[in-house]
Amino acid sequence: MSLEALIFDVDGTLADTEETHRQAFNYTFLRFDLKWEWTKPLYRELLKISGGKERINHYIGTLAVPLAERARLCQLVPSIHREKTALYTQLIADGRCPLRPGVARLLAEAQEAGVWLAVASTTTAANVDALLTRHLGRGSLRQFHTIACGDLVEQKKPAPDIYERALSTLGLPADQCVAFEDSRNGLYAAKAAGLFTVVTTSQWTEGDDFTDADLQLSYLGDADHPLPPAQAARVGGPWLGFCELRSLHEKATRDSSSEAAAL
Ligand code: XBP
Ligand code: MG
Repeated sequence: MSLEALIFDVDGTLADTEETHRQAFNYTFLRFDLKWEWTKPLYRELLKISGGKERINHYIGTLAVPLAERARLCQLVPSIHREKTALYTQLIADGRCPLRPGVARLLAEAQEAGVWLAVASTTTAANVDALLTRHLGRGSLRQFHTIACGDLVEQKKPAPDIYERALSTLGLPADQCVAFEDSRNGLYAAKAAGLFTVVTTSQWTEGDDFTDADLQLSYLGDADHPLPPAQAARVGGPWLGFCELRSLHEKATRDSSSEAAAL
């Protein structure tokens, strides 16, 4: 089956943004006079909950506070998240998070090959806009056929909804697309949507179980950041090139259709 679109997760995949999210959350909690601090170990746990608002609500649920206080805190969540997003987008605009190695290269190679680009992310549209504009320039959003993100869907990752939304906007079947993810939630979502999925692990997901990934790499790689030898052997070169990706995808879709025919 031909490869017609690449669908990218944002946080952890396009850029290693979660440390900046974590700092933006903590600074915002201070501004709301909340004695909360999300340390790195705690944040790694909280990342199992997709969505900043959902993550704050989950955290409030773990606090030993009276019901009335819990209700008061829950009512604050939308304004806390709005303020955190305003701070986060400013940090991103200041160049806080570079694109991960090989992302700009693969985006350019895909466009060169006439393949569509898309985003499927849990984060807010403002955050996606800030990151793409900062690193790919004003108007770079137009390079993406589809940006599916944030509250466009009710069920966030690991539910497949945001990927199904992206596929329906692209008007493409899953077997003509490839997804790029960094987390288990994201991998589950992409696989549940039927997508060939490349995982590039981040500092927050290193060591997690990605058995179901169709390809797992430390990063996409480029001339300045070649892949480790064992991974380079898997992709036939020092980085994951678009042509190699296309042949891995075509082989996988050919194998799965011949398995289906054998049933
Ligand atoms: C990762 C997430 C997001 C971010 C925080 O999104 O789960 O919630 O952690 O961003 P992705 P918000 O699907 O791109 O990996 O506060 O805007 O939710
Ligand atoms: Mg992610």
